[in-house]
Amino acid sequence: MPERLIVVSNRLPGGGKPSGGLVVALHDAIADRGGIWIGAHPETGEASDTFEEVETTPYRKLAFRLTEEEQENYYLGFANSVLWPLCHRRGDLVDLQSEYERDYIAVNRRLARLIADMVEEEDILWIHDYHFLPLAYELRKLGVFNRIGFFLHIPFPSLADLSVLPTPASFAEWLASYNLLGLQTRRDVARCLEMYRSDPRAEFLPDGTVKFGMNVVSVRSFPIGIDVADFARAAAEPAPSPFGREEPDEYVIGVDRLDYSKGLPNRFHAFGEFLETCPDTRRPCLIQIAPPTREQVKAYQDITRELEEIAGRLNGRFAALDWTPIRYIHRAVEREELARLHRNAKACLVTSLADGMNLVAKEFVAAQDPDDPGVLILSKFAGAAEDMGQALLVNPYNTSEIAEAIETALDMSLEERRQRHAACLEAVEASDVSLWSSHFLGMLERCMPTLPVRRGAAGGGGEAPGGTGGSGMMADRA
Ligand code: ADQ
Repeated sequence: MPERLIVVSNRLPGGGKPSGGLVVALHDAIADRGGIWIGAHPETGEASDTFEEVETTPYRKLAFRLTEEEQENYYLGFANSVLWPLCHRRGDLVDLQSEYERDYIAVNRRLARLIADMVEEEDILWIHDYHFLPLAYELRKLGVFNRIGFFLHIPFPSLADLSVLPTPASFAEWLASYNLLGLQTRRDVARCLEMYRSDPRAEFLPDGTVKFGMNVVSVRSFPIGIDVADFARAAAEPAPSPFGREEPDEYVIGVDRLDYSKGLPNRFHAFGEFLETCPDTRRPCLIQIAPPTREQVKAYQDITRELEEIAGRLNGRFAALDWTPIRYIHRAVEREELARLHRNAKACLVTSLADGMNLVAKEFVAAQDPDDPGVLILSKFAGAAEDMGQALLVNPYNTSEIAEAIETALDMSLEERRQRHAACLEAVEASDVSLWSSHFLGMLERCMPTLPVRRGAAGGGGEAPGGTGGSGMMADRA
């Protein structure tokens, strides 16, 4: 294939052998056809008008620096205190500061300039996630007409959620500058199309694509998955028990970044309700692994404190000298160990209040012994639920329902466990991450390219081809 693949994501993967489904899939895609991976440098510094070369083999990795102020306003601010809560239906946590949006646009504009300086005509670009919504819009203004795809890893916001933004109309305009807009689920696609249906600037073409200004964007779902065989292999690898002498009789597992979207307080409360109904002879444990994340943001400090309090209260109430019902581990655990913990668990709790997909649900299913599998308890608000109707689906706001599901899972017959697991595994295999990236890239290559707009040709000559009169000036690429 002649064209290079340029991937842009918030963070660059570390050096050495890549691990983790998404990183491996993108690594393989770039390594196969040649290309470049671009991401933010982990340390702040001076804003520069060139990339920093981080690695050169088997392909180039380029980093751009954020200043201290941009880290505050762009990353912790607009990305993680506006867009993240907004897309996870937590309008109450949105922190609207004008400098957040200003720097969000400024960082994307600077990154667009850096990319425009090095992009070649045949390159295709694949941009990842909510940190870069306006990147294609800014690239088009600089005269970059390459095929550009975007994948949103988190839920697509509803119209009501979008109206919380200072300039909601920008959202539709930014995304319309991509050629392919990849979302996790059919529900996300429906929300996105609803946004365009309500926007007088958008026109639906007979093939279902959306025409917006001079650009045509195709909106599709590409449910992300994991490297199923690799995770299953890690789970089945023989190893000494990680519990030592503290092996629980039976346990339910939860694995999540400590994020308010994951519904952890509800999960702990539900486990407490389940313990209320347990006979004294039963000694179940909840093993909750929840590493810290975005600790500088107040909402994350609050949820950390809340969870510690609930775990402490429940353990104080139910624990015995030889039994701690909730084992809460506030740090990351190695992938191999995580896989083995999944395999030995009787059930897995995924109780997200909103979640783009949730890969933990898929990892749990892949890790099971098909002859004696555990049971997945899955929030109906996680994207993963769309294709895993044979999990025990729960409403995460209803703690009694979760408590009942825990009991059902622990008492389920072997035959029912096998039958539910087989159906879930089929869905997990159908969305293997290697298929996910090849489907996305195959579709991007078939998308109609963006037509170059010559200076003055779009009625005023100052707008991106997808735009209808945005603020930007058409600038030369050099
Ligand atoms: P996340 O919100 O990070 O991802 P998720 O899909 O569950 O959520 O992926 C988390 C990954 O981190 C999993 O592979 C998991 O095993 C790993 N992980 C979590 N806790 C860990 C721990 N303590 N130690 C080691 N590893 C841990 C975002 C969206 C999701 C979407 C993904 C991918 O929010 O909805 O599924 O992107 O698109």
